[in-house]
Amino acid sequence: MSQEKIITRGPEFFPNIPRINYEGSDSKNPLSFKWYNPVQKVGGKTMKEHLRFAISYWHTMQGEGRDIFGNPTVVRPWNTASDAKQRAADTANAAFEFFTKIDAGYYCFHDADVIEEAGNLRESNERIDFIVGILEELQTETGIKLLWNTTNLFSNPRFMAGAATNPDASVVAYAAAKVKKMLEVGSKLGAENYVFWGGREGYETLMNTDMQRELDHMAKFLFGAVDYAKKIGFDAQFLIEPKAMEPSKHQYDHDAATCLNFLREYGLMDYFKLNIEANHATLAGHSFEHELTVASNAGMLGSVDSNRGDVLLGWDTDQFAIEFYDTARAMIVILNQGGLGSGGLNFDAKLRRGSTDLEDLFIAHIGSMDAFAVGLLVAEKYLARHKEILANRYNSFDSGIGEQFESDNIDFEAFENHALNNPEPVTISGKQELLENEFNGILNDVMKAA
Ligand code: XUL
Ligand code: CO
Repeated sequence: MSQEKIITRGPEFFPNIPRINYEGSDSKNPLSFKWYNPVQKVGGKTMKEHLRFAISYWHTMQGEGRDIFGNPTVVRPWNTASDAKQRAADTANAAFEFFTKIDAGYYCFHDADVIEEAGNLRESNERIDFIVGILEELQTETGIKLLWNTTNLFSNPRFMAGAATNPDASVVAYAAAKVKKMLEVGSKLGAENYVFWGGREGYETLMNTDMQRELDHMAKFLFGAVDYAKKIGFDAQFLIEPKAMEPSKHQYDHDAATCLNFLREYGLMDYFKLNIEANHATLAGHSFEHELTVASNAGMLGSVDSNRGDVLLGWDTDQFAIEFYDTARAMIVILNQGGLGSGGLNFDAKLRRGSTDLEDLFIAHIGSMDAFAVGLLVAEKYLARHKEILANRYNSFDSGIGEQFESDNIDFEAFENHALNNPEPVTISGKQELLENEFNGILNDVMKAA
C-alpha cells in the first residue's frame, strides 16, 4: 500500500565527501589513499585486481555503535524512514554512494541487512524481491559487483537453537527456505561466492545436544544447497566461514582444520572453500596467517573477511586491520597461492562505538585499504625469499635418505641403518630473529619507496 510513495532514488547521503583518490604517502589529507593506488601494477596485476576489496553492508550501512551493554550511538540518515521498504531503498542508495566514493569493486550482504524481515516468510520474500530490484539497477549503473551474499540464520529467535542443526525439523525447513531464496538472489545479482557462517550451528551444552545427529543434518543441509544452486544454474563458489565461539559456546565450524575435516568426512570438499576471518582465527587460538595457511595448503582458501581483534579483549571486536605486519603476512599466503580467485578481501569490520562521524566510515576503510596495499607490496618483494628460506631449511629431503623417505616411504630399518652409520645430527639454527629483522627491513624499504 505504501509502495507507491517509495522514492527509489534520493539525494546524496555523503555530500561533503568527495571520491577518494590516491595522493601518495606524503599527503596529509585524511580522505585520500596513501598507499592504495588502484591502478598501480604489482607483479602484472593492478592493486585493485589483487585486493578485490568488498564493503560489508551489515557493519558499514547498518552498524549503529551498539554493544552488549549499550544502545546505538549513531542514527544514520539513510535509516530514518518509518517504512521498511523506504528505509531499505535509502540504505541501498547510500551504500552505492559509499562504494563508489571509496572505490571498492565489491560488496557483501546478508538478507537481513538489505531489508528488514516481515512477519512471515512470504512477505519477507516479497520485500527481498523489492530491494533486489533496486540493488540490481545500482549494480548496473555503477559497475560494482556482489562478492558474496549470505542468509542471516542467527538473529531471529526462531534460530535460537540452530538453523541447519536445530533440533526442530520445522526450523530446519524454514532455514532451508531462506537459503533457497538467497541462492536465487545471488544468482540474479551475479554473486561470485555464497557464504555459510553458522552463527547458531553449535551448542551450549551436550546435556541436550546430539552432536552427531546435528552434524549429519548440517552436511545434508549443505548438500541440499549445492543441489539447489546447481538446479538454478547458480555457479558461485560456496564458502564456509570458520569461527570458534560466539555466539555459541562451541561452534561446529570451529577453525579451518575442523571445517576441512567436516567437509572431507561428508564428501563436500569439491563444493566448498573457506572464508577465513582474522578475528575468528584469534578466537580459535590461532594467528590469521595460520588459518590462511591451513586453508591454502588444502587448496581451500577461497576468500577473506578482513579485520582484526584486540589482544586485550576476548571477543569478536571486528576492528579494521591496520597493522602492516599482519596484512603483509596474510598477503604472502594469498600471493603464494596465486591470489584469491573469485574471492576477495571483505571488510567485516566496524567503527569503534565512539567514532560517530559519517566521515569516520571513510577514514576507517581508507586506513585498512592502505594497510593491505602495503601488505601486498611487502609480500610481492618477500615471496621469493620466503620460498627460498623454506627450500633451504628442508633441503635434506631433496637427496639421500630424505628424498627416499619422501618418494618411497622407506621403512624404519633403513632409517636405523642411516642413523647408525652417520655422525650424530648437529643442531641447525632456525634463524627466527634474523628472518624477522630481514622482514622488517623489507617493510621499511617498501615504506621508503612509497
Ligand atoms: C560473524 C561474521 C559474519 C559472517 C557472515 O562473526 O563474521 O558476519 O561474516 O555471516
Ligand atoms: Co565474517
